[in-house]
Amino acid sequence: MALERTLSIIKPDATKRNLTGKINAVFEGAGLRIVAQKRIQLTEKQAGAFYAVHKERPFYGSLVSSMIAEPVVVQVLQGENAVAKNREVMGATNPADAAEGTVRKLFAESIEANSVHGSDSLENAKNEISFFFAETEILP
Ligand code: RTP
Ligand code: MG
Repeated sequence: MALERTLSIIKPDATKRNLTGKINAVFEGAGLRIVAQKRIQLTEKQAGAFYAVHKERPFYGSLVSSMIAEPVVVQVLQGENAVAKNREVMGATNPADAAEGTVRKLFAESIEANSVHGSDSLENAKNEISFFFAETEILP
């Protein structure tokens, strides 16, 4: 087992419904520790750059718009196998396919308004963490 860090975003559909605390309780209950966290308003440029990997996908424009509709909460989660653990706790991208007890099963409204983002590999986690946080802001 390896102690890892992953980047999590509580998305606008969830911040709008005041669900930050409930979602954090699911993370903490699964053994993930919130070692950095801030509430920010993404710009269109930032959201576009963050999701650049999806630039050619039909949902890119709508994804970027949805990410800037309300503030988001960006956070670093730390724990054993944190990248895979967080993906498990988040549940499937489409809440209709998400397992019982996962954040998306509990809270997501649709495939786009799916409440959370989580890094999908350790390498992407490192890049995504440095996109939002200086090392000095992460306090294990
Ligand atoms: P995420 O990156 O947000 O953690 O989610 P994911 O890996 O489960 O999903 P990904 O394929 O990376 O897609 C990123 C986000 O784009 C939205 N999406 N919309 N309309 C659609 O068919 C569609 N497909 C994906 C979702 O909000 C997804 O989280
Ligand atoms: Mg993804």
